Amino acid sequence: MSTGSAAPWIPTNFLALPPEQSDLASSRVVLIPIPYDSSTSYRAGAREGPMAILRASYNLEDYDHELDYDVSQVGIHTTPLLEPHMGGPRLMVERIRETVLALAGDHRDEHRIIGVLGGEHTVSIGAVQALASRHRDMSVLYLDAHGDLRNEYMSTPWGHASVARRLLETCPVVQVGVRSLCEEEAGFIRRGGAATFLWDPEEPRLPDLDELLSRLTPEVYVSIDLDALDPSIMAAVGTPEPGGMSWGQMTGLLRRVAAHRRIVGFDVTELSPEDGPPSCSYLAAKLVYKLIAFSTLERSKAGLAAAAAGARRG
Ligand SMILES: [Mn+2]
Repeated sequence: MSTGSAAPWIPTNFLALPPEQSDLASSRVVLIPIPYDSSTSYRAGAREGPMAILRASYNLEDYDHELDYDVSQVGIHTTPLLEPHMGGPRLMVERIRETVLALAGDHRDEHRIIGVLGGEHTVSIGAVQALASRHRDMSVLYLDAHGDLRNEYMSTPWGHASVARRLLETCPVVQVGVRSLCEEEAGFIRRGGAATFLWDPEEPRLPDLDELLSRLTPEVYVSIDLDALDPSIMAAVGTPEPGGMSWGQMTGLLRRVAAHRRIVGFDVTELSPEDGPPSCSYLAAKLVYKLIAFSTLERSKAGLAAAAAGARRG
């Protein structure tokens, strides 16, 4: 970018990185902000999520002391906002699929890591379809308070209430954080339709790591609906459910998975900034940071960081 002036411009990308750390050609990670919330049934507002995440990211440190790692070194390109398709969610899914396919191309013999910034959870479908065609052994780790397993809802099979059900048509899906289901979804899980680790609000505990890993394939796409978190730290979602995950539980889970599996893409969805305090946008931005770190950090290093964290606690 040439501005023709030496004024102190703030770049409007994730972490406000200078061109040499955010050019598409030299970036290992591509973030796609998608301000889409047209199938939302309860409260709209997730369309404001991507910009709130980017603005909050300007205040993050480039360096992460927990991991002893600086993600800006891998190159993070942020695309412009992807325009919503007003012809309905199926056409929006298609638009996202094509966009992700075009951007996931080869990068130094490796595929780029794609991170989608929602928007409502529907944005995951196109991203997963695209990446599953590049990564033949991919599964989805799906963190959400809701099952999202309805076959269709409000006359569409492509809405936010059916996201996990659609993903299952593409690749295996492993759910963590789920504590709200309709009868149809409960029956679907009972019949073995989805690998769902139900979340117990009375005793909020992560599933056993080995059991979780046994359900995940070597390549993992992480899909996060922020309502998996407890509303006390994440009020800025359209459908908050009490009794959810803590910040440490979520990042600890992701760190442990990253130490054993290759994370090939991710999304952070459903941030509706007007529904909560500004700390929610900051949390979402920091979560995106952690996901970039976990998907680009050498696995052995993620393991080392885990050991160090364990040693500190012990
Ligand atoms: Mn949800």
